[in-house]
Amino acid sequence: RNNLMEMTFRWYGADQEKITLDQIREIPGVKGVVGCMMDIPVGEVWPEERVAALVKQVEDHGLTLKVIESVNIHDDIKVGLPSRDKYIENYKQTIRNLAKYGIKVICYNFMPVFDWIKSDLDYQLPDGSKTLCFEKKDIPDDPQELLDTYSKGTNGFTLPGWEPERLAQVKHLFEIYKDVDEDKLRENLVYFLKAIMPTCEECDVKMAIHPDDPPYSMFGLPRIIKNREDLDWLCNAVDTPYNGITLCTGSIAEDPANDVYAILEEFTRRGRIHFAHVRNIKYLHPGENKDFYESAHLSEEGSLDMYRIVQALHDNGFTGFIRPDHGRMIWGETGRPGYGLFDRALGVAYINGLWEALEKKGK
Ligand code: DNO
Repeated sequence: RNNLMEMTFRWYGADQEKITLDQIREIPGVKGVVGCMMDIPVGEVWPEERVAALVKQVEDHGLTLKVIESVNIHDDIKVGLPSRDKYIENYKQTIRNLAKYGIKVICYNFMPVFDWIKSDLDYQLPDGSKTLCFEKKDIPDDPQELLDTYSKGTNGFTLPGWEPERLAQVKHLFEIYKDVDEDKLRENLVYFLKAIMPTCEECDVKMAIHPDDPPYSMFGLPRIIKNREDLDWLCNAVDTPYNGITLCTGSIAEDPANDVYAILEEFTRRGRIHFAHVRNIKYLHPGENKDFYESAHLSEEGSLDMYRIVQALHDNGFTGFIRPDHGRMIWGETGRPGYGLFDRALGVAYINGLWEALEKKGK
């Protein structure tokens, strides 16, 4: 029987946030943190001594660091420029440096220009809490406007995937992606994966791609990890368990045409989900459009059945890492949108409760 999931909590680092490792350690059931190094420019090697120091710091607080989210992919790799080989070599060295200190999974994404997109980072819910929300009508035609909104609404924190120095050149980025369609982007992803897989195998580090958020094209940019077919393509294109998935339930369900439960079941069974981001979303106008907000984790607060989500992982032999995904801002907390302490801690407790019930029911 499988009871090997490992509950984790995303942590941005002592100089990047006010949530402390001691606080995380006190959340029942959390074994490890999901770490990152936001200050290292994309494309550069993560220095071994920095990795060693981070792992030591986490372990000194009684937690483990086995998952990194994210080692971002340089745009030259996504676009397929000749300079990509240099960045791929750097990526391989980063994998080696991480492996040496016990990292097992690297979460990344292959979205051009933007990581996740939301229209509102402070959407007010009737109960007083605030959350992230996506309403198509509020997405400006000019991406620059969105960037301006984000730079105002993040409470002084850098948002993951929205690094200011990179986004300062958003016009240039749109320019270099001008001839990159979905096929080209797929080709470039396969080129990247084939180049790094031997290193991953040698180091026993699994790659886990995050689905596109939202899972459809925005601003005319290609998106290639949107649905079951894309995930199936990915697994077959480079057919090794080291080429795996970060299954983000929210991102997948943001297209209501996706059957998030069936996708979870299938790719867990296929041994390709190494990391699960578990969150609930609430469709604002079901049947009419894809607008949604990120609700509390509890099933009845959103549109997803969280029991079925956890069951899909549990019953199909999931042995990877889980983290509650974004949480709302509750109890007066302020912080990085999506990444407060309190609501994510409630998410942990809830997912652990579902897992325990499934375990005991199965015995
Ligand atoms: C947002 C996150 C994403 C995710 C990246 C993975 O909160 O889920 O930024 O970390 O897409 O590379």
